[in-house]
Amino acid sequence: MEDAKVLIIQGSASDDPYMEGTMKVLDEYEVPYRRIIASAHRSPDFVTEIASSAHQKGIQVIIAAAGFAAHLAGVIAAHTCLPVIGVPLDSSPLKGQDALYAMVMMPKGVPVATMTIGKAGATNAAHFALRILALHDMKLAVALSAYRKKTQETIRNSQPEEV
Ligand code: RP5
Repeated sequence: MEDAKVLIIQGSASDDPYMEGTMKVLDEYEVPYRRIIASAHRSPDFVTEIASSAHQKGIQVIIAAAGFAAHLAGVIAAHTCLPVIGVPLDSSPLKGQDALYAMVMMPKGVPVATMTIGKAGATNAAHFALRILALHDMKLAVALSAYRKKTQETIRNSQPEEV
């Protein structure tokens, strides 16, 4: 974990397809990250251990993704002062609404920055982590600014008729 700035914690190996979007964005911006599989319910001691030691290992942001009754992000936030970004996954019969409520409805004082349900949320978690890191990383801030400019130009240039 030494060089990693972002720690991705996912509830299960079955969440891999969601996390590909997260890793793709971090890779594009060359931000080092570490990925761990840990469950708030199935491996609670491991989650506590990872969350409590993340800051001293140089981690600056934690992304926590889980489905079903997803307490992962909240439990992590309870064990660290680092910013925690939660991604509710639509892996359950309730299509992620269960995970969304579990993550977004945190009691005061223990925040989880909760993203959109599913793959879009997993990608946005990486973008949000970049924005946090960019506060103290000028190179990253410039790269994010260029990304915004490019997105705007792409839309302006793809009009069906002259505007
Ligand atoms: C959650 O339960 C995981 O994050 C995953 O989305 C879901 C199903 O996990 P598995 O039963 O496939 O391990 O804890």
